[in-house]
Amino acid sequence: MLNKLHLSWIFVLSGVLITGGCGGGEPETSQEVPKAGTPVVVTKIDPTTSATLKGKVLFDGDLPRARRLAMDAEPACAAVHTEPVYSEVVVANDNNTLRHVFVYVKEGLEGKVFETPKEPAIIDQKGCIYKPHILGVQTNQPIKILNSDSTTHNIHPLPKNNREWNESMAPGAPPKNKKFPREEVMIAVKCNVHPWMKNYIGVLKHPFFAVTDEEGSFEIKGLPPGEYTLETWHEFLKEGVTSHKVILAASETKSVEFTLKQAS
Ligand SMILES: [Cu+2]
Repeated sequence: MLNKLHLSWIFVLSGVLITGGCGGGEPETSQEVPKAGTPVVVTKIDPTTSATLKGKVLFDGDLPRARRLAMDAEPACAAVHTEPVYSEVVVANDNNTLRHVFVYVKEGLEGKVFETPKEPAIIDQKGCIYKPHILGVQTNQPIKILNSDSTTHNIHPLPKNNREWNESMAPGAPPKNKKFPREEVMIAVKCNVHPWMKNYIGVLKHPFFAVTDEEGSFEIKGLPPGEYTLETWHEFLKEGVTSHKVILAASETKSVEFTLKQAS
């Protein structure tokens, strides 16, 4: 069904220059970090010159109705929920925006190395749903995987550019600590026990990504001034052409609005 969809995307870009701090401030600085005998230049984010991208992802047209998830086959899952549970594949917000869109810088950061976050990103299996539905991490950033349920899950990422693994987690199992060393947008993750359980992980070499929220909004902070290609990824609308070029001056905040429109 998905591959029969022909989608066209309309991009409306509006730039808003925020006069913050020092617009023509010092250039971005880098620091030398020795690593295994080879010096690696880590690009340091300079808060006095870094730029911000913010915006919304809107949808123009009809969306498929969210499918109700049937957990009856697994009483331990169904018992957790007092309200109906719906698929998060397509989540439209009241303000005609889309949730769970992964927005990221695809081009413009080549050759730059950014510090790997030490704090782990969290994936929780809770109520037999993956939280969050869409996760962004940096390469080699620790990912801590929890099982908050009273049932056994079998978490199974399906990468194409990283190593595949498939491990079960019994109730009360200690967290799993994982990471993905190579870029990949996106890695699908499924549970081999519960067929409705699925989420996606976007792995990038840099920290400039975001996932749209319940307002359809996103914000990417700390960008060095420069020219970038922004790209969006949506689980259902992923065949669309989603990239757009953005030029950011020092300390600029630019608003970017994507309107996703399904072709007739
Ligand atoms: Cu499961």
